[in-house]
Amino acid sequence: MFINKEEFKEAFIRKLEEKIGKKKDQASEQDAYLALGALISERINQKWLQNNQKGTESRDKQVYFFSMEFLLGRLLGNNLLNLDMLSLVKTGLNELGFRFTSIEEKEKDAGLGNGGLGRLAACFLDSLASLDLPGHGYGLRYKYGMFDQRFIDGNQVELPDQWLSQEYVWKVRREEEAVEVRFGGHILTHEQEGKLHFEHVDYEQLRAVPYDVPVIGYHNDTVNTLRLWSAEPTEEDILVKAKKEHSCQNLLDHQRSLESITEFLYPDDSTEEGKRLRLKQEYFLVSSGVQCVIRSFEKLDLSWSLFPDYKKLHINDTHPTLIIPELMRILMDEKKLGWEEAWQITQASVSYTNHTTLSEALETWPVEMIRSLLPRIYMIIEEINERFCRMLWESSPGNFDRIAKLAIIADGQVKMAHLSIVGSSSVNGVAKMHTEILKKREMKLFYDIFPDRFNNKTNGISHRRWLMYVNPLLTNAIDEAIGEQWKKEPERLQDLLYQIEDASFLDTLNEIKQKNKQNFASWVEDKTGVQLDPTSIFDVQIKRLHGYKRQLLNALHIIHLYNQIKCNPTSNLTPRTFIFGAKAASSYHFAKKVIKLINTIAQIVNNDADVKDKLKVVFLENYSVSLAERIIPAANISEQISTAGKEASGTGNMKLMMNGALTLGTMDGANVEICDVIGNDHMYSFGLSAEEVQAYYDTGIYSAKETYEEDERIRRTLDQLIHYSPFSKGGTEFREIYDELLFNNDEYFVLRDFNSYVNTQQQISYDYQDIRNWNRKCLVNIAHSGVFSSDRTIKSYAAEIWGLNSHNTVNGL
Ligand code: DL6
Repeated sequence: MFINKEEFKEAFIRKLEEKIGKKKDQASEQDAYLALGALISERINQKWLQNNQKGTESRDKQVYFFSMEFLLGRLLGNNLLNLDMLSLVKTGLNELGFRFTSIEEKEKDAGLGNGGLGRLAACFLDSLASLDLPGHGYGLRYKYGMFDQRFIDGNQVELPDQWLSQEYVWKVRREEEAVEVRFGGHILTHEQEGKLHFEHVDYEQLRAVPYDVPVIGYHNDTVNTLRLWSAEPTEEDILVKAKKEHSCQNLLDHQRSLESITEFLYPDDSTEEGKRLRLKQEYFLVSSGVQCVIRSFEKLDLSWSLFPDYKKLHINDTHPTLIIPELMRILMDEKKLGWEEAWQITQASVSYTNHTTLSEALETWPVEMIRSLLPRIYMIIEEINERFCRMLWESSPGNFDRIAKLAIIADGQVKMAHLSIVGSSSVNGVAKMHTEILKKREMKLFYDIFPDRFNNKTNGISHRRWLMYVNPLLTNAIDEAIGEQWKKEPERLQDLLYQIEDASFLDTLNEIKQKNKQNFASWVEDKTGVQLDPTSIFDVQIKRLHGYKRQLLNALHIIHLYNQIKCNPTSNLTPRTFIFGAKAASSYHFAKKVIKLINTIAQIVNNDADVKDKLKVVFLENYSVSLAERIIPAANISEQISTAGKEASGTGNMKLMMNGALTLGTMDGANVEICDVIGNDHMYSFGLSAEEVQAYYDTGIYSAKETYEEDERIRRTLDQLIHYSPFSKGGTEFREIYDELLFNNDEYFVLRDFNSYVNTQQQISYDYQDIRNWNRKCLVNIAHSGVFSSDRTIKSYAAEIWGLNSHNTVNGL
């Protein structure tokens, strides 16, 4: 890339002059970022081009990972790391009088996702490229990503995320690869030579333009592609829409309504119009992507029956499920294959990952909405449903109940998970426990029919981004202790276990954590004015805000600690800093109340003279990938406290463990597997098991009211939400939380697990006093974290789902 630092410096100065029109001494950090981004992009493009050229000649199987979300965060540092240029660039810039850390902060996070699912997709891309596997992402180029969160009087306020307001340097617009996507209209059926033909008329059409983002492999020659589709109607598209709506009055409105498809990551789904828009988005992604895959297959000039040997399409959660009818439509209506052949090809090419069992997150679409928006697609779904129901009938005649439960279309809704299972060759869960819940409970009836289709692929995280990039101090210490092989084979982190009795290595770990905590504390002080004590336990809960994730349990515990201090201000409490980061969905009222509560607690606790430095609470605004990168290396405790059975996997648990934080968690999702590998002595588990939770749901014998009445600590804490207290100030603001717990019977067992949580937190405070032993536990966590690298996950997707081999020809878009 650059022969040496001097060559880099020269090229950088030239780029500043050519692109920005400034000399080095006049350039701002923003200028430097844009120039650096452009310079690195050019170098990447050379590699990318080589990959593309190889790709056109290549006949290797390619995977297309369809996801409505890719939570990329910033790319500059990660790209430089993978290109092996990070330290050269840092030093070069330093010598030119720039600070790399300030420059990289000028990049806006690409927040094209909401949480774990989108970040997982980003880690998967990183692993695919780093393992030299031909796997590409297909997503949408939302104009506004996940909203910018601000707190006003402790309340969450959402602002549009203007991530494209500055030039996005990591993309190439590929105008020539644009495709057309059609909505609405109706279908005319003709019969010709005994065959039915379907003609789509009166539709509204729209151009999908791809913006390609290079995905760079770690220290190899691979550059895969993340293709993000943007809705950009042509003049003709606008006129067609105007004609269809019999109004040529305001063509700009027509244009806006067509473009709105890729405007927001989450359209407001409280209205019919918003829901319709989301469905349009899903089809827009699917149709553009599938057309593109078909075009690439046709270049190979092979028989259609070979399609599954060359092309694999992966559905990341049900959002891209329409891949199934769309592929059927193209194969039958355009390529003239018969139903049976098209079905066989579709099923063999498509695979599906389930990411949740929460009923509200399992997608269904009203029949009428799909029928009117996608008339041909609906006809195909109906046919798939009919054939499937017939098969069910034949295997168990008269069993109407079973058919009603399994049908793809029922109660006026199309059930996307059912369609995904029926139309694909593989269905996987994202952690062992989650997969078992799918097989034994949530999808049991399907599992009984297709047992071979179900499998588990425990999630993972990119150790390149989440250790090497975010925690250079720890990375260097590991290199010194065990060499660098772990970077390519993360399981080798286990070699660290040889240092378990090495006092000086344990001290090094401690010093690194302290340094990371100090750095983080200064950043927090700069940003918020709140002073943190780096010697206190940094106790971190960072994730989306949701009832089942139980930030509320954490909050109630802090109130309880506060009460203890107030009763006995001289008590000897191990100082704690509670750190939160979370966004609540804009329409999730309860979650927003919890944010307000935590901010209120922070306000009281941080300003109470009795508390002094024993407790601090910070809720950092605008939780995002780049904020996570700051927090994670500084964490001592990783709060993974979801109601058991609810969190499909979790991936924050893996990132924090990899950086030496100890998990305080329920036996849920991937926490169970973390516990399996490190042993119960190296984490803090508490609370009901998933079986116990389920038994409560089944029997209905749990009474939150009784728990409240029996436990004085709970009573006192909860009453402070509604009676006069520093938190309620006599107002009714938190009544809703109180009512939810007591009168809605505490759906997520916050009160039921309170005791166990408080006791375990006490144990943590006690154990932290013995810092040597604590660091031993941290070491065990780091050493065993390699198995949670997404490289392991992707290797098993590649081998067991996609049948992919690693090679050097990766591009087949
Ligand atoms: O698989 C990635 C990620 C899991 O780690 C989380 O446990 C799971 O909640 C998340 N699922 C989703 C889907 N919708 N919901 N809820 O984001 O996937």
